[in-house]
Amino acid sequence: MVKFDDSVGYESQASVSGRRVWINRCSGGDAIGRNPTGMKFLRLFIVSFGLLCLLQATLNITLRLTLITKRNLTDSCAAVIKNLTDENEKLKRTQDIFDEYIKQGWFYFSNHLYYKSETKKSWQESRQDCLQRGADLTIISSREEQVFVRNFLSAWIGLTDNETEGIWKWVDGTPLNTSYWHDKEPNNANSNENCGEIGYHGKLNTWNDKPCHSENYWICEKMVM
Ligand SMILES: [Ca+2]
Ligand SMILES: [Ca+2]
Ligand SMILES: [Ca+2]
Repeated sequence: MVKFDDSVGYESQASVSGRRVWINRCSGGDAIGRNPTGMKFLRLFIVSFGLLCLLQATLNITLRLTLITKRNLTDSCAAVIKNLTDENEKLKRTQDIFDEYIKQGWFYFSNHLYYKSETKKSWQESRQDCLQRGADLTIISSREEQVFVRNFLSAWIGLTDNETEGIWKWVDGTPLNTSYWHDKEPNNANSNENCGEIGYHGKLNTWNDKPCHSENYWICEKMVM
């Protein structure tokens, strides 16, 4: 029952409080609506639940990133292993080819292989022999190479002025820039010396021009693959 204070016309405080308690009890909200401990428990529950959700989401993201990173690392490792395997097989093939050349009497110098013939032929026949060996007559392109090749003693090299007298070219068509002619050479003796040979005279400059039909040893050269 709602009671009114007749003197002021308002519902009394005791009456209002009693009604709220009655309403809360009827609606089951007494523990939550009226009890401060219940409110704290609710807030704590909500905050805890939120933190758990946040933790779960963080764990999911971390796990997904870990899986992606692991998959990427696995793919990268597989690619590296394949590259290393390919390189290893390529090196092995190169080593096998290199060993075969050495067995056939070729010499190695500065990433190139050299072959000194055991017989004598004309300059053109000598060049044909080199071409059949997958090489060509040697081209001297450095002081170090000149010092190395002159040790083979007298032999044809890939130098000729067949096209234009006095204009010397290498067999690959490049002009002669740095030369190692012996004293008073090339002299084009009898107007018939158009092919170059290398010799060893205890000096750096050891080239001579001589008739191309002359028979001579020869030196082939090819780059190591
Ligand atoms: Ca060379
Ligand atoms: Ca000449
Ligand atoms: Ca000469």
